[in-house]
Amino acid sequence: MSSSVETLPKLFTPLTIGDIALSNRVVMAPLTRNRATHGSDAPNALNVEYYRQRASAGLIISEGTQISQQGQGYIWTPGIYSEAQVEGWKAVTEAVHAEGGKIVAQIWHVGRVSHVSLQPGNKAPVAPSAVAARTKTYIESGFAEVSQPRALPAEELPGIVADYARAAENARKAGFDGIEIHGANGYLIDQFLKDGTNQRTDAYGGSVENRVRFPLEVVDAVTKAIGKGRVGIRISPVSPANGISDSDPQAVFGHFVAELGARGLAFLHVVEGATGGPRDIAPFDYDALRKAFKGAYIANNGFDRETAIAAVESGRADAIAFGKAFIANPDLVERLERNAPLNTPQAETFYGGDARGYTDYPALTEKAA
Ligand code: 8OZ
Repeated sequence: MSSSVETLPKLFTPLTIGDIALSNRVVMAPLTRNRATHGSDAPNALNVEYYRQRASAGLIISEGTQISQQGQGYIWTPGIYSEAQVEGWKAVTEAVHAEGGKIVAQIWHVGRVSHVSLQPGNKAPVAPSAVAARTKTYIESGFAEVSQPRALPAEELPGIVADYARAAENARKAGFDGIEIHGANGYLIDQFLKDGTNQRTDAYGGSVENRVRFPLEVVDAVTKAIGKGRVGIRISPVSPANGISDSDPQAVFGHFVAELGARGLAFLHVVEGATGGPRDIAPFDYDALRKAFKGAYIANNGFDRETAIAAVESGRADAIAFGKAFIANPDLVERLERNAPLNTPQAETFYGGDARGYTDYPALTEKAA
């Protein structure tokens, strides 16, 4: 009876980021699920169904997808360096596009967060410096301590930059609308940015200007390959994920994001606080990043319907990325729009396994049926 005409919250309205037109501002965050085809690490029919179910997101950011075997840190994560992997992804992007959705590939090199059993020739994983992470990974036999990495000689960096560029090209060949560089959560790019992991004394370590050098070489290579309007990056300035730290993240990320802004990237995706944990783990001025960056700002971490609507309404963010809520709610956008209850994510089935806890979470209409 009191159904006053409510204006649609901005969260549910279209947004164009770079060259990519989104129908709403609810973004599916990248989510590692370890369900690629065993052996080839190529996406398969089950993965196609999972992404298809979630195509009503304004934008899907794929799970972290390794740019090379060296870039892999966990068992059964998908790659985007072989022909079979590109073919597998083609079926995913076609399904998402057929439903009217948009999808970018998150391209990933784990650096030191890996295990010899996943590396080419069972060799040591690579990192800016030979500093081991205090973290675990998941290999064929279960959880395992990550292996001691070796420090990358500067001569090997151009090859890794080229792997990122090839991954971006492959993403376009596979039909993705663009890519997100995984610059967050203690993986290779974050390892170069932060001084807890970057102890180099060459042009890639030491000063902030030196520590952003490799990350910006990656950015420049992928934008040259596919165009800046299709490139974004995810960062996590204060997240301790995978044992990473920095003595002055505001200085590092203030400089880095100003450089990204100058390059006209399509979007900046920020994990605010500790990844999957408290937002207030350390003081940080995210608005300063937003101001320094000209493209779209996607905020992530611990948002709910109310805080997401408020953040977009106030202009503090252009879009909001949801992780766990998208695992459990294929129709998250509709549920948020209608303020309907959400399914609860089941942590036991997050990583690895089959359709259970992956493609069997019901949509609202199925539940009613
Ligand atoms: C959870 C498990 C394995 C990997 C990240 C790609 O933290 C990940 C990841 C998350 O960014």
